[in-house]
Amino acid sequence: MNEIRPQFPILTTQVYGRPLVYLDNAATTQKPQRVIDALCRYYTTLNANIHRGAHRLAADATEAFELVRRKVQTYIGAESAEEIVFTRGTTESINLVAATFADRFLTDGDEIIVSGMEHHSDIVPWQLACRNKSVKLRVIPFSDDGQLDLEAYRALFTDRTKLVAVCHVSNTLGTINPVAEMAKEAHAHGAKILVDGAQAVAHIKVDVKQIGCDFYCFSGHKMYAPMGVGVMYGRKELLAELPPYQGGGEMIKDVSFERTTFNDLPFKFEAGTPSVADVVGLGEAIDFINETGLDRIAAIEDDLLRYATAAIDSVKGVKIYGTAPHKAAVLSFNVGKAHPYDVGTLLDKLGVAVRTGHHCTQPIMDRYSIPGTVRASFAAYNTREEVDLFIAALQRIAPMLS
Ligand code: 7TS
Repeated sequence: MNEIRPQFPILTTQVYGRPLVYLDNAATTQKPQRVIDALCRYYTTLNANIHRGAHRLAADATEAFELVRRKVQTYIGAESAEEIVFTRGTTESINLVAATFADRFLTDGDEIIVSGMEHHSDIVPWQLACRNKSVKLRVIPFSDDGQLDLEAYRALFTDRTKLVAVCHVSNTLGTINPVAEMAKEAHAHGAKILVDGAQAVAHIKVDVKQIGCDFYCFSGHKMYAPMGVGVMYGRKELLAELPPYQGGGEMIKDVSFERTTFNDLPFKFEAGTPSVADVVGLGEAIDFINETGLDRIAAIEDDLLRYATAAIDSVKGVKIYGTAPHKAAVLSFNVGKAHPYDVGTLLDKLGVAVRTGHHCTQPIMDRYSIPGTVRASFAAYNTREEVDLFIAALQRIAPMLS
């Protein structure tokens, strides 16, 4: 065993008297002790409300918070820290962009392109933001193995296309989408592009300038950080043009009953007291990833994916969904005609935690005419031994399913 796994105290948990095999990392990753300690340290030594107090603790807490903004900036290769907005997670980040972008830039007859493999969090916010306008969502289809049809993508653009919204990595199929190429195409048509990076940031190197995207959204809790914190990256020129999302404290310069002027970036988008401790925890998680090495994390996960994909073939009746050549560590499958929920429940009794259902991607399920899948997803602390336990459990339950 390498030094990564022992840093995660929850992984020694037993369920039903068996060792926990945690393979639900695409839903949320577990947290290393150093992130848990950072939360505890924050509340033990640093807690104060930020940006507003004249006292020492408030200044120190503000510094700790703003330090993480710069860490995030470096982590995703953003031009400036003003482009990093803290939110509660990917969902809130996309809602922020959808609401403000629609308000500022969308009018009746405009079009938005989304992919057919988006998480509901990258579909519903656009529908909500456009509910009082007639804005059409056009959908990029994907092939049986789970690759976006780029020719069809190019053909979807019209002179009314204002924005493309696409996931960097599919949470259900694992496909890594060619977002840099897609950004070029969007810009060639005068459209903006938002990339949902929820499933990418902890697994592959993300460089927003190299991708050339206008917005990039992600959650802390899928990258070893606490729940309740996420990031919306936006290009500065564009953020400057967008109206505020929520009103309240911190996002203003001056308020009177007649008129309010708004704060500078990024504070214009950060109304109210943020989850400061969780942001500090995000900073610690980024240090963990950097010190472990993202290349190394990707190599471990890639090995686990290949190993599990080969091994699962030995289980009778298994069909895998998502077999694109360029894939992150997500393995979605069904066993014969068994309902995915039954497979998941039986695996749980053997200590194996997987996710079952539509994974908030119902259009993918419709595309394959299935109710859902069983999904195993890997993180840096998983091992081949765990994959062996998972496959052995599947072998054991397979006869009960047919
Ligand atoms: N986008 C993608 C691609 C996701 O995978 C998820 C969460 C979200 C957006 C929403 O993230 P949140 O942190 O705001 O909730 N995906 C999953 C999943 O696959 N299983 O549970 C949550």
